[in-house]
Amino acid sequence: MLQTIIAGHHLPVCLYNASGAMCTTKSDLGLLADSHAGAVLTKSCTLAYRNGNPKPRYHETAIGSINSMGIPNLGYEVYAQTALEHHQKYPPKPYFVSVSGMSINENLEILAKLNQTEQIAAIELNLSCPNLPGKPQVAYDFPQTERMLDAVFDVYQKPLGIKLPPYFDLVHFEQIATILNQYPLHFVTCVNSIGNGLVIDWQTETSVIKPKGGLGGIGGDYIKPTALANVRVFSQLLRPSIAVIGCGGVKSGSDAFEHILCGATAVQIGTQLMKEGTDCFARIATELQQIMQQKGYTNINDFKGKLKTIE
Ligand code: HRO
Repeated sequence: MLQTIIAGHHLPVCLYNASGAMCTTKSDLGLLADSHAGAVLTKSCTLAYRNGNPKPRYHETAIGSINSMGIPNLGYEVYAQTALEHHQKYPPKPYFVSVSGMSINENLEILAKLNQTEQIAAIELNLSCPNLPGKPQVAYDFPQTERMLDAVFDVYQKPLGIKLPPYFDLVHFEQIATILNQYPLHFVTCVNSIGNGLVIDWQTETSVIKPKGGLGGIGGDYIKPTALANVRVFSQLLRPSIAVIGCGGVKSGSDAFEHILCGATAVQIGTQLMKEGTDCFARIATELQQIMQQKGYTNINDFKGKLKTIE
C-alpha cells in the first residue's frame, strides 16, 4: 500500500531517513536497515573522515531542532563498503549515499569512486549544507549550481538526485527549476534545514549550540509549511521524470500524507527520527496507512500531487 519507486528502485514503504539523522556510523546504518524504513540513506560524505564542528552542535526543542554538525562523517570509503554489507543482508532495501564534497573536484573524485560500487542504488548530492563557516550553500548560487551539475553529469551516468535548500521566492523557484530541468536528475529532495536560524535559552541568555555564534540549520515543526511549499512548487515546475522527495517536519502519518498530497514520491524523516529512534518508521507507516484506508486510497499515487486549492 505504501510502496513507491525512486530512481528505478522499489521501496516497500515510502518513508526513510533524512541524511544526517542517525546515519553516520555503521551501527546507525544497521539500525536503519533493520527498521521499517523503506530505504537507507547515509550521512553526507566527503573524501576523508571529518570530525565536524565543535560541540554542542545539535539541540532539540519541543517542536524541532537546530544543528551545526559541520558534516562529521567517516569518509566515502566506509559508506561504499557498508553498501556491500547492506546488499548482502538486506537486498530488497535500497541503499542511497549522500555526497557533500567541499568543491566540484572533491565531488567528482568521490563520484568517480562510488561509480564502481554497484550496490549503491543512487546518490543524493547535497548542494545545501548550511553549516560550513565561510562556505555558501551551493544551490543558492545558480551559476555555481550549473557548473557543478555540468561537471557531475560529464563523469557520472548512474542514478543521481540532489538535496536542495528551501527557497522562499517564486522567482528563485522558477530560476532553479529551469536549470535543474536541463539535467538527467532522477530526483530532488526538498528541503534541507532552514539555514542560519538562532535558538537561544532566555534563562541563561545563551545560544544553545557553539558553532557560528549559535547559528544553525532549523528542522522539525518550524519548517513543515516551507517544506510543503517547496515540494508542491517543484512538483509543478520540474519535468515529471524528476521525482520530488519530501523532507521537513514529518512526525506523524498526517504529515507524510500532506507531503505526498503536495507531490512527494517518498518522504524522509529527520528531527523525529533523532527524537524517537527508528521505531518512528513503523508508527508513521501505520498512521499513514490508516488515513489512506479511511479515505479509500490503496496506493500513494491515488492522492500524490492532488492537493486542492481554493478557487
Ligand atoms: O552536517 C551538517 O552540519 C548538516 C548538513 Cl551536511 C546538511 O546538509 N544539513 C544540515 O542541517 N546539517
